[in-house]
Amino acid sequence: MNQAERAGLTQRQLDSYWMPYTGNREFKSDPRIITAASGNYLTDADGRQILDSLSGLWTCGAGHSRPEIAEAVFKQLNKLDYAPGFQFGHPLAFQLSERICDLAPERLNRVCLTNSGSEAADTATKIARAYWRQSGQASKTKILARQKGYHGASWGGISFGGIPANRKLWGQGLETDLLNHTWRAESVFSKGMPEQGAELADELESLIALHDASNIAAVIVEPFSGSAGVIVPPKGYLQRLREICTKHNILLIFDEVITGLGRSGAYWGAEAFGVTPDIITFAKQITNGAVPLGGVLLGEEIYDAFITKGGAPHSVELPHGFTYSGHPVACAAAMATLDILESEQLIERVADKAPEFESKIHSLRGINHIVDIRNFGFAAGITLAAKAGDPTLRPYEVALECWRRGVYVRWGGDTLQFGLPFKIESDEMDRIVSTVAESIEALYPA
Ligand code: PXG
Ligand code: PLP
Repeated sequence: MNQAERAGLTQRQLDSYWMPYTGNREFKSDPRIITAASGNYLTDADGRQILDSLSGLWTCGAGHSRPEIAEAVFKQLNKLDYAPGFQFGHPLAFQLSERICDLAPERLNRVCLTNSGSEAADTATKIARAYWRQSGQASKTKILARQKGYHGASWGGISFGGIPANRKLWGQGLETDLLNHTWRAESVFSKGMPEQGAELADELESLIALHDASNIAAVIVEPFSGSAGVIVPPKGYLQRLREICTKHNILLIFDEVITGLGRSGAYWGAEAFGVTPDIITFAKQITNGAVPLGGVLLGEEIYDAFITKGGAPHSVELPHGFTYSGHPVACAAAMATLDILESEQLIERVADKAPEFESKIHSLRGINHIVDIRNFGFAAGITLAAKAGDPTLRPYEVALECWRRGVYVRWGGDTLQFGLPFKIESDEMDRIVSTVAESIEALYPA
């Protein structure tokens, strides 16, 4: 019997669901079924407790199945399950927006709400293009981004995303061009931000010279690249991007879907890296993963550009939004999540414990096949050497061995990825690190 059968699933049920970003053939040949989760642990169909080293998918930093969030959601469902978000409002959407603005860098004092990080990236870049049009510069349409960047799975995200496997099936998307990524062979095993490489940002000047600033709406980057395996920017790099964008009148967007809401040891990567963009996107941790919600933070000068050109008073200034934008249940989950982050001082905890995680994850240096380790806050990536000419094979094998040994580790490309739960204990950190080491040693004896 496999785990699907033990979970009571039929073959037809297993076949019916085309799983996202999943090797469906491999998965369905030996399913891994999660049936419950609590705190830092997942429960699988065999009743095993599995330590969650990625907080779900970078979502559940405050721990799984928090009763405070469940209660807030239940109460909200009983009071107001849904309110039309177009032309009508409900209190929580405004209260949550104010609260997010209070946590944001000072200039960013307006919020749009979405259901996901992908929708947040689409919304941010649509607003950037429309902003220039509203400001009389309609030719500023290109969205520049970065190799290895991930900005979601919708048309925007795959157009300016820089992960080749996520683009190749779809052909022509939006007009874009990509900066190089910031991974450099000479910086392997850097702890935190690499010392060298700030000049990589100067490549933006070359792209601007090529396309001309009059054709460029925005630059979108993750403060550190998450999905690509936690690629941390060199010291001074983001500052340089900021200066170049300001100089050329190009909006700078930070995609903080992973880096935001605590993962960086601050509320925002912007804060952790000391650089304020014009627009921030967020999702994932905003509801602790309990209910889908994302959003976009921007400054009033962008908002006002639409308001002042709004036309007749009853007309819509920005024809954009989703049926579930500002969903009351998602807002309730977000308010409860922010309460937990604040009352349990979880972001301070991440900042306090990040040095411990850094030294523990870097203790894996020297293990066979580990060719790089990177970290920032409660995030880390490990690059493994290619096996049989396939860079993606070994991370998959190692992560599955970790799963068998009771630790969930995410694999992607040639990397293993870690996004620790914010309340992780020291012995749990040790267990993650030793399980990775033992898995590699068991699979590939010297
Ligand atoms: N931007 C960034 C920076 C992200 O990391 C998205 C946008 C898209 O968000 P949605 O909610 O539409 O998925 C993401 C999502 C991984 C992993 O293992 C990362 C993401 C999603 C799933 C897995 O690194 N990032
Ligand atoms: N497709 C159709 C036919 C719709 O009517 C709508 C919304 O009304 C959508 C797509 C968009 O759905 P959502 O607003 O949930 O993104």
